Amino acid sequence: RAGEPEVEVFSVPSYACQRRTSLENHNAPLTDALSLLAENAELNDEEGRGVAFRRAAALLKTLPSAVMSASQLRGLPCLGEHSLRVRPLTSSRSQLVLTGIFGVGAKTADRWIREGIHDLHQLRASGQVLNRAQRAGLQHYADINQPVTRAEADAIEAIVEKAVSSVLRGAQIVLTGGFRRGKPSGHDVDFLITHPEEGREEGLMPKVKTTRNSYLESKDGPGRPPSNMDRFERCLSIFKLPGAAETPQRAWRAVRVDLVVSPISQFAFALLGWTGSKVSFRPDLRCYRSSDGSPVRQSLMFDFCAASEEEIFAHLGLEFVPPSERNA
Ligand code: DCP
Ligand code: MG
Repeated sequence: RAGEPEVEVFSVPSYACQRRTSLENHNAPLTDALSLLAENAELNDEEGRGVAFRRAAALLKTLPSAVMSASQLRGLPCLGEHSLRVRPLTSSRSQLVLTGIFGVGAKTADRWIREGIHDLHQLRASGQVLNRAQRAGLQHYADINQPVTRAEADAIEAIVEKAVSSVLRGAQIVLTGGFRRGKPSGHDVDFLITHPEEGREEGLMPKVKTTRNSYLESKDGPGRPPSNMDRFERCLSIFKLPGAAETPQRAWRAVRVDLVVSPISQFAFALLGWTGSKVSFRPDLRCYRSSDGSPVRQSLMFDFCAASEEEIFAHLGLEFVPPSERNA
């Protein structure tokens, strides 16, 4: 109408892998709320709703400016009334606290809650039998739930590099995850390890683990069906970072570190997979690959060879998106 300021109607491709999403988020209040809803849905085993909220959040993150009115979003994918119909939040503080323990997933947390355990104090007093990872998680709870800075990630990289090259000369390590996407902090530090000669990387993980110089505790990743992206050896560990204590009395702090080993022939896929983002970029690659937008089987994802991330994007018919713009 005459006299009214024009509002921009946004137009955005369907899948996160077709979009560029930097860390600059003009819609943080909306995306924070949607992420919280997603987390709650996931903790309640409502995976479909969780995905819908995550996709909606990912889409809003990519917009070039703040949304001023709903009319700007008309026709955009992922923002259907269905996906945004909000139900009351039903996940509890107890779930969030208990799943914040390294080695404790939603199922274990729910069982404990049914048994009347709602916080760390009650868990300690309960006499529950914990596995090694969970015992370490409980012991280092405060450290692990404190964000890791980029400087800390760099310090850990130097230590891991030393440990890895002491057991395998010529091995290469790359910082992946959120830090590779340029995030200033993260909940853990992710590394991908390989060796330029195919096969030399075999058996590396157990050797790195036995160096034990800095590892407090570790558990191997969950067994997965084979696929290019997920079949790699993985070690989730708690790492002892010297000289990074919050309090001067303490000489070190505990940090969650993920190590993944891949043969050089699979390195590009592993790098793409472990750079993420996990919530949107990766899942959307799987949907994008199928004609009807439903996720394709992991094992069918990458039935081709590629020596670099650029080659993977090209093979999929996608424009290359650099890591810093995969923050969907
Ligand atoms: N990843 C994955 N599937 C998993 C675990 C990890 O695809 N089950 C990949 C995608 C993630 C990357 O590994 O981007 C690292 O996982 P994180 O959970 O550490 O995610 P970020 O590093 O992105 O976040 P944060 O900064 O909180 O660590
Ligand atoms: Mg990470």
